[in-house]
Amino acid sequence: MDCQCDRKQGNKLIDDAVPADLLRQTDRHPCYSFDAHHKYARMHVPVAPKCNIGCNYCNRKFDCVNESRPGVTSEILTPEEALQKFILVKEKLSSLSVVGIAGPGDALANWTETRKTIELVKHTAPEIIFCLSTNGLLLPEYAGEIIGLGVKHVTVTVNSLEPEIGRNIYRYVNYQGKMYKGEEAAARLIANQLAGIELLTRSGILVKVNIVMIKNINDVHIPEVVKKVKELGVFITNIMPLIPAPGSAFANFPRTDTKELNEMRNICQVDLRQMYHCRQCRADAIGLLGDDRSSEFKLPADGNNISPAEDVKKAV
Ligand code: CLF
Ligand code: SF4
Repeated sequence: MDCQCDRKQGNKLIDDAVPADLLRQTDRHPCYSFDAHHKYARMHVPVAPKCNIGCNYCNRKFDCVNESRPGVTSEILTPEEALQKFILVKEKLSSLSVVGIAGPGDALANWTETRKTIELVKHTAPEIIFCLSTNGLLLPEYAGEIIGLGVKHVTVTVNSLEPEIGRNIYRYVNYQGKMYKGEEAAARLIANQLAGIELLTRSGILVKVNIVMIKNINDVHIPEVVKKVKELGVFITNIMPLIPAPGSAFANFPRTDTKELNEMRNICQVDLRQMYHCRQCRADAIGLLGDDRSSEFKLPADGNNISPAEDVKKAV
């Protein structure tokens, strides 16, 4: 997709509310800072295969679409393998500033592995910025631990505020051993997302909200989502196009047009800083946003480490 490199972003009111040391850290984060994305690299460690919700734009054979292009399958690593790979990448990639967990399922639906990975990497390289991406269902449960681990950057995908809209986006939500469907599922998810975001922002975490723009489903509702998350103290929103994934419920939906996407971002920019340079990268992406080098750093295959994302209901 277009990089939109000619665009600058900013929101001085929010910048003024963020402590200077955190803003300095964010200046090295290629997704949160437009200026950083040509200079600083991120590395995703794919330690989170399970997911606890069913998005209609997702084909669960592949990475989480909330943070990735559809149709991409990443290898799965254990936390120890992730550390091993991190050490290798850090040696070769001096621009590496961020380690992120963005699937291939949901970072919090695999909390044991996610937490262990953060601990291992932080122990080895305390200066590394940690970044998590989640659908937000388990945020109320884990926000305290995320804060305690010193993570300062969290992305939550919020596609709607209304269960009537959300029911058309989510097939089910599997929460605390109970399967929710329809409006009830969407209501559960939305309530947890908003409560979780507030817990994070109140503790000084910089939250990015991803929104998948789906024509005739949530597109006209997006400005309301942006206004609401701004109220909750979110730092930036990333409005992403729907790229219909083969095999997903939205396989035959139209791909969101780049022009319409940018028009929506421009409308929302009045309220909140917008990301224009997202590359919808893989759950095992490595390098600058525009220069994926993940193929250079594959761990030796044991014939067993390529695995599609899984549903939590099957995996636990
Ligand atoms: Fe990764 Fe996401 Fe952190 Fe960035 S990606 S977990 S915030 S370090 Fe970045 Fe990739 Fe777009 Fe995500 S370009 S898909 S916004
Ligand atoms: Fe797929 Fe889960 Fe990501 Fe939704 S949150 S896109 S169901 S992996």
